[in-house]
Amino acid sequence: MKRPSSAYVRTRSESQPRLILVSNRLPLSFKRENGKLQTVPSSGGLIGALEPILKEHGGVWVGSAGTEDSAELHQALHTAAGSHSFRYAPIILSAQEEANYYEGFSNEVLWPLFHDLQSRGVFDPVYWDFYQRVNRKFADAVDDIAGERDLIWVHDYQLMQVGRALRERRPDAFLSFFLHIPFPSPDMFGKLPWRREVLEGLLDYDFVGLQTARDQRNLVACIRAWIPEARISGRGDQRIVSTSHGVTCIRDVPISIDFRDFAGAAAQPAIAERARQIRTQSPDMVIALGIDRLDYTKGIPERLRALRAFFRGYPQFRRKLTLIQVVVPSRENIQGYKELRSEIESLVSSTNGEFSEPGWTPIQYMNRSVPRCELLALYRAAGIALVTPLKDGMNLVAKEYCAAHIENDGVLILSEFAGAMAELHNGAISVHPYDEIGICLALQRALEMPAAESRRRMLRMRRTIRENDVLRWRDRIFEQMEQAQPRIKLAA
Ligand code: GDG
Repeated sequence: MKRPSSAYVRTRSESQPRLILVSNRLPLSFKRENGKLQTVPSSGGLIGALEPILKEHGGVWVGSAGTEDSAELHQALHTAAGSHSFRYAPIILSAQEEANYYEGFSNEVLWPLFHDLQSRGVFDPVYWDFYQRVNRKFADAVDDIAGERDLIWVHDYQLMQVGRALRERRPDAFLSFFLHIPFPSPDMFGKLPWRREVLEGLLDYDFVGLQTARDQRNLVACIRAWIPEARISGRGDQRIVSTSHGVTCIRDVPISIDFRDFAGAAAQPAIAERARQIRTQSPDMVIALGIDRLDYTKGIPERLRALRAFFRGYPQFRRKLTLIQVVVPSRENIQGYKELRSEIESLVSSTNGEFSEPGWTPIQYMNRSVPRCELLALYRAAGIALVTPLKDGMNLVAKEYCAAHIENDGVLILSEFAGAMAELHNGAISVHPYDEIGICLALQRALEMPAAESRRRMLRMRRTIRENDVLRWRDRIFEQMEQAQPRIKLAA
């Protein structure tokens, strides 16, 4: 692999700038059990991609650690940081901030709107007020710890206004941002009453990275629509936007996984043995796998309805296919998520009630997070991955499934609205997530696909992911930041 050129990517020394990574949550969370504080590592797409980078380069991870502010919590973070070269800077949120900034503006306004589900949005001005306040709180914390030459890299939709608050205090700092979720089209984004403020906030960053060309086009179109005085130049994957406040470079840089780490872990004998055991429990059947956070954007009820239609319309495949559906609990305080869980559980139960026979359960449902080794074994055991989000910034599960298929078998059925489709169209069976009949046909095609064809497809996808893994993503993004701001390179 080409060695990266950026100062941030070279082996770190004391004279080098540090990486200050800012995200809504730290990669650890805390809960009290019998009065004792328990540290729980978090999982999720953003953490999986960023943790290896900080582990390699060192620096500081700024993020929320919940609502408890105790000496015990700070000690637990200090202890956790002892096992690697970066440290944690916790932000403590009040219950009111958590409710209005995180559950409110982030997850009831931005999340649905940015995934094209505007009707789920709750456009409460109090939420917006808290969003700005908490973004300023994050900016204060960053301002306290960041040195002049440090690279401040803010992540995701919860923190789009951090750049705005930091810019007031640090007019010359290099501020970078990456959006992990899709950026909506102007028709959708325009529904946001605070659309101009959000865009101006993004333009306070020097560099804005997005997952796909689709997102980049949408952001640029929104800037044209609501900041008409902005001058936009550049082409392809790079756009430069100039306003009286400064210049912002906008690029699409698709995030990825640590392919070698995943493939290496999946190859371990214990994982292979566990995958064999899982397969033996469903003899003469193909296992289809769904792994998703509990979220309406992931298309889980739509997928379950399509599966029910498949077993109704294609009786020859009953007893030949079983779906293992893992749903990881998420955002449990939000009413819509509770309702989604009930809907999923009712569909699982009615489908199993309609079709189950001794020795065959159509859907095996798990409502919990599984350990990484079990996740790897499930990936390996599954002959089909059903990844059908209604819209998704990227979707790392699709990439992980391919990376784990070290024998180049397995078929990926992938939604055309997942960011990952831009790279994996060379091997995945593409589906429209709302199209039940289309999903049935895709399942039939996957089940009847000759081994030589699935191998060819899997080989192509694995090559794409291997060549564009998370380390390459990091290298590309740091190089692009350097181009946007040559001062970074001189910092070494
Ligand atoms: C956001 C964007 C974008 C899932 N279940 C378990 C588990 N996971 C891990 C997977 C994967 C991650 O969580 C999920 O990543 P996704 O990319 O699918 O989705 P989001 O969390 O919604 O992430 C998304 C991503 O940011 C990165 O930019 O791709 O579009 O929405 O890594 O492996 N891990 C373990 N047990 C589980 O049960 N250990």
